[in-house]
Amino acid sequence: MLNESPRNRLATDPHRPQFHFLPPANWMNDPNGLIQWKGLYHLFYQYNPYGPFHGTIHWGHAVSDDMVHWKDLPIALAPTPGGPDAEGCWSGCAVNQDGVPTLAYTGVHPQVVCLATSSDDLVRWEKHPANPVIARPPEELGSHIQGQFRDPFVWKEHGSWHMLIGSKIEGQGGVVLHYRSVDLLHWDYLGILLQGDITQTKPFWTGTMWECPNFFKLGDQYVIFFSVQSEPRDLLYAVYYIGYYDGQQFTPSLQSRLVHGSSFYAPQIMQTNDGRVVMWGWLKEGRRQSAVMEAGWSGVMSLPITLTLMPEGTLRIEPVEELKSLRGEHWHFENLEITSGTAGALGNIRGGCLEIEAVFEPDAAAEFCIKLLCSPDGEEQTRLVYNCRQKRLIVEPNESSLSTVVDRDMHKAPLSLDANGELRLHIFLDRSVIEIFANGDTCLASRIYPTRPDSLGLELFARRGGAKVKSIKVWTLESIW
Ligand code: DQQ
Repeated sequence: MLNESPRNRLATDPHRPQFHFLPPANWMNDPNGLIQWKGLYHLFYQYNPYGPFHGTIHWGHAVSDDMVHWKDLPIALAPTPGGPDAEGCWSGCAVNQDGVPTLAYTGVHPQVVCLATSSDDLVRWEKHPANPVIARPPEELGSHIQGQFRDPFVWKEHGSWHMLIGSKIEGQGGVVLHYRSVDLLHWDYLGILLQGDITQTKPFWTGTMWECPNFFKLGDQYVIFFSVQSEPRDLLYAVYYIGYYDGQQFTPSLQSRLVHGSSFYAPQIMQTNDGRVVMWGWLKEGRRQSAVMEAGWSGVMSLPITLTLMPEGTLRIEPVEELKSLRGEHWHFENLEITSGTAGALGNIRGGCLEIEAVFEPDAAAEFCIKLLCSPDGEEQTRLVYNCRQKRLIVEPNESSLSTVVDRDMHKAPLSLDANGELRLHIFLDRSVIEIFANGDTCLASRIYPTRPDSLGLELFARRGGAKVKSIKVWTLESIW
């Protein structure tokens, strides 16, 4: 069809998610500039309008009145030839500077901090004539930073602007640098807010470089999160630290993975007018670049996720309530007994876009499983397994897609049963995306690529013991487009 929009052209691709945000076509990575402005939620994102690969990075833009349904807006930032962002407008954030919407972003190369402002409610943006407002890393860190200096995160505290920048110290690990300013233009370097140790391996390795820092208050605690890179190009995972902050020093008391699996990266928060901290992250593709080029698109945004504190002091990680508006057809079963080796039990539920809320009571030795995207002959299926002995939640991708995926490993999250011996799972399946929220504080995200159009079935299964399903609720979810 003549003049068909790219979003419509790709709509028939069976791997395109239906209720997760993604751009009309081409490449997307990090969420940027998340801000609620005059009631509307604005989502900017790292975008290459010229193809499904990282390069010529612009800021794409979409707007929503419910965080669920999005409308595409014109590209917000494009590289300026000869300017400090000539090779790309990399990640950054949005703030309200006394009524003026202002973006702080990374110009490359070298990596510098730039500003842009809007006078028409965030649609068109003017780059600041003073750019770059930070032209180089702090002198005192010298060459140890090796030019890795990016992803400004800005907030206001006691009348001053504060900024964090992701960076590294060669041979030592990732760092988060702390700056302060009265006008967003002139910045004083205050020091390192948090420093990694390249030799630390537990509870996780903190890599060689830290990207996309975020910092915010929850209750009487402070949370910092960032994404861990293993240079030159392994984007590993996002982690969070909770601790005490006195305006200068941040002293962590707890550290943990934010979302498990190898898909979720570079998250950013939005502080909403109703007081919520809502996070989006980039769900990377898990398939080979040749498959991505053929598809014509790459990258999906996670669901909007609220962050609060659990009574034990970890982060409670849950999808926003607004997603309930997408619920369609519904099934509800109670008190199902799943015996070892049996499958089935859910009748004829089928769908590639499903929400599932389930409460299980597994036997101590059991391996309990929900099979998703099953073909009628059982040849193809994606298994979500809980292993009681290993205390692990695992996504086992379907074997038939293994030739196209880069990461053949199963995606795992450590997970204990709750105090009642129960496992509570909240699952969102969206064609090639699966996000699982478990027992309040554990999240696992994965990309899966079924190969058959009839792989739509849903079944329960148990091995080496049985399980009781106290309750399982299933909904089909509607498309947001
Ligand atoms: N992606 C951006 C960088 C950031 C990285 C470039 C994280 O600013 O450090 O597209 O995925």
